[in-house]
Amino acid sequence: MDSLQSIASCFALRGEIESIAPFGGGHINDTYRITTSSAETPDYILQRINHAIFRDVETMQRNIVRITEHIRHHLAERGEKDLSRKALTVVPTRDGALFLKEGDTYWRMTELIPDSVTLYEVTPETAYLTGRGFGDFQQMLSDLPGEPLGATIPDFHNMELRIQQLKDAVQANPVGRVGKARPLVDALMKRADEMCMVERLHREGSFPKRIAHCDTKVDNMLFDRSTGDFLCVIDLDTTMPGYVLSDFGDFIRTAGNTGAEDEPDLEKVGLNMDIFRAFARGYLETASPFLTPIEKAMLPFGARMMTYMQTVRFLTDYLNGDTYYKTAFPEHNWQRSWAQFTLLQSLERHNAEMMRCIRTLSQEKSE
Ligand code: GN1
Ligand code: MG
Repeated sequence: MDSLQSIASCFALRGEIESIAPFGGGHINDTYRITTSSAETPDYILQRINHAIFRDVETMQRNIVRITEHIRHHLAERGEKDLSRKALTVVPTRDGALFLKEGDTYWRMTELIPDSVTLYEVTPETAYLTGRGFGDFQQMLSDLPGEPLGATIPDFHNMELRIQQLKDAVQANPVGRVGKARPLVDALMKRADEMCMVERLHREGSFPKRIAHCDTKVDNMLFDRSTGDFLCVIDLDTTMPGYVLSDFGDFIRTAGNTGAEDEPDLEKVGLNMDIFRAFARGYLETASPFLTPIEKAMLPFGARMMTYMQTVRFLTDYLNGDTYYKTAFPEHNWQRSWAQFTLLQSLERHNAEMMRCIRTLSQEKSE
């Protein structure tokens, strides 16, 4: 606490620090909540950035400031109130820097958005609002001026690379787990070619990259504690040029799953079609004006693509000896891999239904 206290004091926060405590459930960075002693001053979020993963903290922080300022500018233009709760506010250090480097450790701070909650349970109603929120987020960022956002993790959602990383892990077998994982590896490899379709379409010029959030799990959205209204999107670390399918898909992967991301009871895992329908309706309401027909038609593919990619990533980490994701117990990545693969199979069974849903919604929009 003492050292956290002295780190926190390097940032330009207002008020007296009352307490600092671990916060949230991210798999990558370490997050703390700073409570200040007066209700007049904001509380804050302090994060130790995982520098092994985010190599270019400068670019990441500059991206985040550009994104949040641009969103605030759009919201102000629309006459929205309560702007500090609808976009993150980066707190600089007392020297005016966007992050603090202490030896090999990087830190940053944002204001905690007051009276906000993440959703433990997603309903069709909140999925619809979130869909609208994400379409709007992508729409607001579509006219971001200046140079393109830097890629904070190069090739982050590049499926060809993710599959290659899995193949490399199988080949190297550094901790001897490949034997056990073979059936799952084979099942994934059977699907590899299809899952790289978007990369191929992009190379041919028929599938665009836009600005995407690239981590739209449901925990990365804040809602008003009392009204339940959608407030804003958080965790902007990986917001960079990407496919809209990444964002559509990752929400369905997390919120549209009847089980947990690391569900031990695979019977509980499956697609909740009501959540899919509601999210798709909200998303298309705000995103339809800028989406191309192929982007719309491939939204269900996005759900499969992101679930497949997450299975590949968890399994790769398992085979490499759990070096990337934080784990709570030794077989955690194995359990996560199976939970994600089971969801993928459920999505495959629902594919025709998802496609019908998107077709119907797209027709309604164009009538
Ligand atoms: C990681 O930020 P966090 O911990 O929520 C990961 C995402 C994965 C997610 C799986 C930089 O997200 O890509 O989808 O875990 N972030 C990074 O839950 O790799
Ligand atoms: Mg993240």
